Amino acid sequence: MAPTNVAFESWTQNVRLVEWICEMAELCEPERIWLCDGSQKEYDQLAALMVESGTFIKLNDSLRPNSYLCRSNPDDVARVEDRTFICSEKKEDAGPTNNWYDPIDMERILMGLFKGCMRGRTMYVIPYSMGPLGSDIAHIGVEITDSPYVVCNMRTMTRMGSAVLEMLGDGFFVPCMHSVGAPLEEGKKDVPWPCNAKNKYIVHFPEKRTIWSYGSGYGGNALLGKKCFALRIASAMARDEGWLAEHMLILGITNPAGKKKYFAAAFPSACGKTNLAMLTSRLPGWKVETVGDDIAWMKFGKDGRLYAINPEAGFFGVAPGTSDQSNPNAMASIKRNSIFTNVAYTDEGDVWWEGMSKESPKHLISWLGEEWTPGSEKKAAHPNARFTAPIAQCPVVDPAYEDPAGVPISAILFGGRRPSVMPLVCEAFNWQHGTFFGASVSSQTTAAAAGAVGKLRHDPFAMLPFCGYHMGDYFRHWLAMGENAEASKLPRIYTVNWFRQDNEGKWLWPGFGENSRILKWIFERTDGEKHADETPIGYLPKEGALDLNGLSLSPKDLKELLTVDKKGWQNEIAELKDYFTLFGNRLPEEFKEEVRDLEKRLNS
Ligand code: O2Y
Ligand code: MN
Repeated sequence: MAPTNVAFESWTQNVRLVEWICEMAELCEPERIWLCDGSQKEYDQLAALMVESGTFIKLNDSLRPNSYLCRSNPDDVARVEDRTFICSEKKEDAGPTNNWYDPIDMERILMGLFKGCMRGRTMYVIPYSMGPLGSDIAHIGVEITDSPYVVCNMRTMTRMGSAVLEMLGDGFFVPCMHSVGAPLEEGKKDVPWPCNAKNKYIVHFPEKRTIWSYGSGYGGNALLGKKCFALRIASAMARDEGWLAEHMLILGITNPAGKKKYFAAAFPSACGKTNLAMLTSRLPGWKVETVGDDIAWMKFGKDGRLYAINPEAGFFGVAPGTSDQSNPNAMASIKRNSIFTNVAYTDEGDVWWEGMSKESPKHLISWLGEEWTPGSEKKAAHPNARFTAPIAQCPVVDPAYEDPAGVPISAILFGGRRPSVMPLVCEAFNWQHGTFFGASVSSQTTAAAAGAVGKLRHDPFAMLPFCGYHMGDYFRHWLAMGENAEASKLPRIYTVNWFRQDNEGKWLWPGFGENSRILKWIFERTDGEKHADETPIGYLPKEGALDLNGLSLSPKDLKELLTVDKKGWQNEIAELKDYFTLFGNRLPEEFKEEVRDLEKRLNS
């Protein structure tokens, strides 16, 4: 077998882990095995290796210390939903929204693909924790990869290394197998971004709790702790164990009197979750702090309240559009110790992307490695270009983000990009109605996944690409979570929409920091304030209840943002009924009831 950097015995006592590594090494035939310790020294060593191989460009240390630029293969720039598979034992358990593949056939395919796939490369073994070490909401995974880029990103995105192995002892971990699928033939020079662009497989075995990813080195396809474990596999674990694994940010909000609450919010990919998670309030005395920007794991505590942790330790945020205006806290978070993927490179040795500044630099090297000047036909940065940065560097990181107990959630928000119909904000009548809000989310698609952009698609709970089992059963699980809880202790549920447009396509709501006005209303509602009118679709802010001080919003636009568009809702219902047929007899009766009641209320 390939030599290791340290002896197994000094690295872990977990027999299953050692056996698995040996089995995978035999399959993949790497030249050497690197058992990661997660240290800064190891990170620096791998970064230096990647600078030497041309994968990383070290940025100007005086402008952006200890940071790197990386350009991916242009055919490996986003999650690939059509190459993402759920291999449950029974097809019907994957449900109509997932690509199912027979697990036995898939194992055969994977064995073929992984045989010898790491020849000439190093096999890295990454022990990591999703969530604060020692939290009883957290879980441990181990990723095997042949990509040093993945190792460095995982170190920022998770708690990784020796401390995790200590915590693991001889306990359970989720095995995550990854290869870029590009064995390096002897004497051949490597490319900066090895991958197998035409042959990608992102595969999940929900019953076995295992993940296999082949061919891509990018983001959610390769950093297996994120979408693959923390959402697809964890959602199946959560169903079986009675908790929730959700595509949600977590924020803390404090009012001028110093009272603090926590909200979780689900939005489809690239709909501004990072911006909302670290929003700078426009309302004097109100403060937002960040627990997480993408994923929440939530469990009921002994006091009957729902507690959330952020399983991640870093941001893998969309760079384009991020600026000192749109998100100064994100800009501050990425000032050092960051990795930038597919952004442009400035003459000063720094990074740039569309929307970072009003005026672009006069000359850049684009994400494609090409000369770029203002007016160039192609974009300087890829629309799905990303930054990887530690959460701890965020100036508004919440003091409780490392708390193993998690934070108590008072409100859950569901949102999407909806140019019409969906109001600015609306409160559900109860948990069942709120889960119906979640199931009804639809949104215009973005560049976060390969495929068309700007098309309206259903994205229930913003989990369409991330639910590891039948979506109908997932709806049922949400309902059961509410049924098993004390109603008065459950978070209230809201739908929000920052993306309304008028007939000319002009935004009706300014968004960004102004969203604090909506958060304030939600805060006050969860605090028992009335402030709301009952309408057929839920509770809407009473006239004058939204704090609009200092905002120039015409009464006409405000009205449009907050009135129930009866015709629009009737179309919405017809469309939703049609969509719900997809789930057949696994659609909860409760949702049919919600549709009927909504229809009745609209027509009365
Ligand atoms: O793999 C990618 O291209 C990134 S996808 C992503 C990254 C961070 C947070 N969310 C997402 C997402 O697609 O929801
Ligand atoms: Mn996401």
